[in-house]
Amino acid sequence: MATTPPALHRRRRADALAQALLPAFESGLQLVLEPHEVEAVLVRFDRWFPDVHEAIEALYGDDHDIEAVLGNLLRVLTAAAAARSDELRRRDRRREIDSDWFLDERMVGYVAYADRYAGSLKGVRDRLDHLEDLGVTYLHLLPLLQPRPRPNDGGYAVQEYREVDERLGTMADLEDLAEALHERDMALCVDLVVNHTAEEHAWAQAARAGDPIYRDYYRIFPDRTVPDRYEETLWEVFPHIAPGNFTWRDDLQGWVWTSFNTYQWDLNYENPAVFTEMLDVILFLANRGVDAIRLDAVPFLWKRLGTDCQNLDEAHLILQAWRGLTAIVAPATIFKAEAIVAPGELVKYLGARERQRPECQLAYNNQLMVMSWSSLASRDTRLMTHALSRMVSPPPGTTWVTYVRCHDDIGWAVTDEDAWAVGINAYDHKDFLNQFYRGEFPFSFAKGEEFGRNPETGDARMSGSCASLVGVEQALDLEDDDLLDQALRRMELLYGIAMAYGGIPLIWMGDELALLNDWDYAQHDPAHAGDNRWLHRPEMDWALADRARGSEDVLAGRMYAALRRLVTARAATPHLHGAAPTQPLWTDRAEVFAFVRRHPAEGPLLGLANFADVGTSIDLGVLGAAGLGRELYDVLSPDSTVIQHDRLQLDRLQVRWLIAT
Ligand code: OTU
Repeated sequence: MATTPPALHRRRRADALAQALLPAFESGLQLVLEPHEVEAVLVRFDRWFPDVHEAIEALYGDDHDIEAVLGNLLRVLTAAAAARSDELRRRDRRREIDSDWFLDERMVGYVAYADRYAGSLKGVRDRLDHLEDLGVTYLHLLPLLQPRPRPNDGGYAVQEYREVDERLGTMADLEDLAEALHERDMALCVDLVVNHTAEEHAWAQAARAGDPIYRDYYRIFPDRTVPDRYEETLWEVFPHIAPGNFTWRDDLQGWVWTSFNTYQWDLNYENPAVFTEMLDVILFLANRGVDAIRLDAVPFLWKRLGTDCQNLDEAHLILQAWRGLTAIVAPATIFKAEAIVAPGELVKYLGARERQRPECQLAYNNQLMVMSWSSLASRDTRLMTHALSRMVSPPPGTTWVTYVRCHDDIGWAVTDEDAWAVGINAYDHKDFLNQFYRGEFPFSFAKGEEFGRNPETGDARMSGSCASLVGVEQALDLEDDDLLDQALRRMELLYGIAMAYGGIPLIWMGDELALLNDWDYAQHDPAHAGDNRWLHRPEMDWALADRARGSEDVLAGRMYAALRRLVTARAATPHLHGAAPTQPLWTDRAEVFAFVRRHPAEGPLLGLANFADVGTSIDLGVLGAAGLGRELYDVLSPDSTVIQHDRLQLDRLQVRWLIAT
């Protein structure tokens, strides 16, 4: 007897439900949209509904009436489609044609807190020249929706998703900013905190008032029985400032799940109403002109007893369903997953599963970031080469965001497996990295502070600005020009890798001026005391920026010019298009990291980075592995001699981007 292949079977079931839901969806659309817009939405529905249905069924099929859940979701889509402006519909159409816009080699990101960059959203709009001058094409603003009063974890405790933080401006200001960016061909990315709300959010307030409907928006337990069982396998995100994962509340008469700070309540995504509410928020932002939504803390969305409650399949299903639903009415908007997790888990957020399931288009490559800092401390790239070689490539139509520093701490994502493979012990290595970047290891150049030490596991992470971690601060303290030169070269080295490795490189605000640690962060704002991530979240120094652009300030001016050179070189090098796969390569020198980008039409680009403080050379064998001959051109230093004495030459801390002449 012939059996139906599973995929076909799935498709048919989905189709039956699609047929049942379609008439109401279609007539709803006809009431609010022009016929050609109805047609566009329905074509997308046809493409995405099976994906959405499959995910929703797997998430909610056991306990809920699926037809009702999907019916609600389609009503949310209809309302969002009706509210979408003509301008954004045109954008949808453009991006459906130019669907790899975010893979372009001209894409370069800049990340900032709006207030720290320019006071307010209006202020940011007035400061776009700076970004344009740097060559930025993608601006990511950290949380800007109405947070609880401070402390609010830098805005990651949202009280109202449909209002802009009143200190920053209004929703109209956000729309103006999006428009101003679009006029300059820049995209806007904003943060959306989907895992938790502030305890002051209306849903939380209703739960506190005893409303059973809203109690079910969170995970609340009457006593410690269940929380204690969960705690056996959970780890702590902020063990030093918010130990444990549950918080007792008298007003709830219960323990509420709080993975992060006690005032950040984890939402209960087992409740389809929560999923639907957040879809509505996503589309609300998409309709404001937001091009990319950074979905915060997505590994935590689903919880299951006996697991660490991170990266569960259901968390991915939620993202897959949001993706499909968003693609139906706002295809111009893409998702960026914030999942700072083990390398094997990372690429799943780009949809790489047993079969490709579209999920987020962008995700943070935290392995590249961590490994770069690891190599910089040890001057040994073997762990980096091994760990990055094992990573799965982003599926077609997706890519990484690459970065050197961000607003968060550096968590040492070094797996035991990778460490053993190169003959080191992961625990000891992480301990070394912490000592090194605290500046306590002999000959360390770094000035950082430890973040989030867990006394039970001995785990700790690192805070500090890029410039302070690479040695600029120490060199200035010692008034040593040679050390300063080395430190700046280190910064260029890290950015030289991030700009070429694959994906949208992100510049963390202030790095273009080599801004140092803000040691007075707690005096500047007492609400920040105890959270030393504020060490590397300084305010923008506009006087310095003006001097740097004029190259009058030697230090900031040199860094600014170096970053600008990298950005310009990147934009002019089509080999670096996001679709060109990346592969790390072994060389005969441990201090040199090598990788190749294989562009099918332009040919290979060989990236080389010498992590040593002295010059070195490597065997020409790497050229064969990269598919290059001896006729080479270094995009970054066109005039330098690349091959000498039959070896590839590298100055101290030099990065090369080599292509065929
Ligand atoms: C994110 O980071 C934000 O980037 C942080 O600034 C927030 O404090 C936090 O969420 C809560 O909203 O643990 O140390 O895998 O690593 O969500 C930073 C994801 C974090 C987590 C990440 C989190």
